[in-house]
Amino acid sequence: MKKFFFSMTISFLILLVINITWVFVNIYMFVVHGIESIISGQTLIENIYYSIYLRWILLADLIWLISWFVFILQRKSYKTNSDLHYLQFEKIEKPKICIIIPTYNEELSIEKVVKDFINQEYVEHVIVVDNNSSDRTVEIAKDSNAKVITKNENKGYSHSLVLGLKEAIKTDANIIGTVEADGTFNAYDLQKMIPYLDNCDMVIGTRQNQVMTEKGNQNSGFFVWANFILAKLIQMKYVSLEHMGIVNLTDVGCVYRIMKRESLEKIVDKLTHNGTDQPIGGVGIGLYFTMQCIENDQKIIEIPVTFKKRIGKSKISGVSTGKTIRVGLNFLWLILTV
Ligand SMILES: Nc1nc2c(ncn2[C@@H]2O[C@H](COP(=O)(O)OP(=O)(O)OP(=O)(O)O)[C@@H](O)[C@H]2O)c(=O)[nH]1
Ligand SMILES: [Mg+2]
Repeated sequence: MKKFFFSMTISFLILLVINITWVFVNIYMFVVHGIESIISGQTLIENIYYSIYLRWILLADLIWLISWFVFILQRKSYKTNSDLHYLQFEKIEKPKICIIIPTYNEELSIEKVVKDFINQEYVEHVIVVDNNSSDRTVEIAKDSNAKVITKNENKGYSHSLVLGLKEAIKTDANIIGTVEADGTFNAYDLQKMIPYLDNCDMVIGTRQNQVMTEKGNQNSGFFVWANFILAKLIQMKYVSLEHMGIVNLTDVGCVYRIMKRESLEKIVDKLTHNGTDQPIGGVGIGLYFTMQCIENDQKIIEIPVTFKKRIGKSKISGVSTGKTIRVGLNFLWLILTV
């Protein structure tokens, strides 16, 4: 099935290029040589039949569409049980939240982020997992009353995230959340996210609503569209004829999310390579996490969250377009191959 989805996506991209090229070539022929150069027959069918490429292009498009339809029809029997993704209501009577904050040289923002979350109702634990920062991040996080886990070397963002999740399970929290250390997210959005957990297992934020974003935030046109298109690709991967799939996503890169403890327990060991502490997916760990939830029948709801300008220096998305494209391709590869 993975191979089928992979081939469908790659063949879609190839066909898209071929179709667009054909249109442009014909526009060129029309402009340079006139209408006769592109019309070969008397009727539409004859025109298609006598055209050198058009009939083959249309045939390929048709085969692709039929294959896609077959793919959707047998969707229900693919891993996830769509019946589980209908309305359920289970109130969390006494939320106890543990928030994980992976950090790397965030001395300018960490105090505000930690304190804002500690001050939120229901937040009982804030765990900062530091990636061997060379600035005062650790010291400030400790002074701000976070529990701080340090490392002797930088093992990457994903390593910190998974380490933090495993640590969170050791606490008495019944809700585990993750957030960035750079001050881009607001702690108060937690209060909007918590009620949705009554209906699902994980609530993910989306940064795609402009009215919820502060001017100067990291949402460039490329960033927004890449996140959106990749999110829709995940949706397509798990599409069903009803509801356009069991999950509705618009932002693959958002790591502000909360999850029920029992759900995390089912997923957490699947986030690392067998028997190691090496996370799967690298910078795409958030997206991999999302897909693991879906594949393990955990229900996801995505809701708008506020998104602010970053405090301090950008480390991933804002560094260079080249780096952002590499991250995007890494995300695409994960969606197609996992
Ligand atoms: N780059 C990087 N970030 C880390 C690491 N460990 C923890 N982080 C934290 O992970 C978060 C993600 O990095 P950001 O710099 O915010 O990356 P981004 O959100 O994709 O883009 P910008 O906010 O524009 O940089 C930050 O809060 C970092 O402090 C690490 O090893 N490398
Ligand atoms: Mg950030």
